Amino acid sequence: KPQAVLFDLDGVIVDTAKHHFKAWKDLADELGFTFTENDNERLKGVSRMDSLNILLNIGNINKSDEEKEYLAAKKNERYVAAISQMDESEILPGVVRFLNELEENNIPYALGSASKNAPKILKQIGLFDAFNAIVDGNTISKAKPDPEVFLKGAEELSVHPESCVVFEDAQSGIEAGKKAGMYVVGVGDPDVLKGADDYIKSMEEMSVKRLKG
Ligand code: B16
Ligand code: MG
Repeated sequence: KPQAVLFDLDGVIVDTAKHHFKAWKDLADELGFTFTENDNERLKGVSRMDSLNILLNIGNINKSDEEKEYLAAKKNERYVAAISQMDESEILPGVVRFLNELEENNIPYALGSASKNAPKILKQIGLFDAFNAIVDGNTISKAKPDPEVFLKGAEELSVHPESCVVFEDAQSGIEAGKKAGMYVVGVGDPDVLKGADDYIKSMEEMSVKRLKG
């Protein structure tokens, strides 16, 4: 029986990947190379600086640490401008219904995201107060696939990792959840996402009944 649920943010609660993609693509354009939607898949669940390093690698470009700080900040400024326009209409289908169902069943839930912008996004979509705990890119020191983000989530909810369920749309996040000893539900295509315990295409397919098996 699940005692708590941990949610990834981007790709599970909201689709911010499209905003990340736009901001990274603009940066690549300025640096003089093409960055595709397919390339963007590699940045999902990856921290901002690691994402920049992957991007520069694709473009075969070397930059100093100082220049990298500048480029990452520039990308983030554009990304923040985009997410400042978000509202609750951008919450993915089935999410609000499932969160309500968890509350009715007294199952606490937390956020486990790599994003430093997670609190802002949750405020924009009106879900900031809904979560019992928020663990994000500001709190963690080791990025997914390290289990830190989910282990901290379990700790903040005062539950054992083994009784937590994780929802993740990124390969790195699924690995993090499994390393934390949790039951992991992959949100997306089972042919792309490896190693999860269960798969759904969207939160619309999820229910407390299904979690309890
Ligand atoms: P930020 P998640 C991740 O969020 C995104 O999937 C990833 O694409 C992004 O680079 C990362 O957050 C860092 O975001 O630049 O806002 O700190 O999927 O772990 O919720
Ligand atoms: Mg994600």
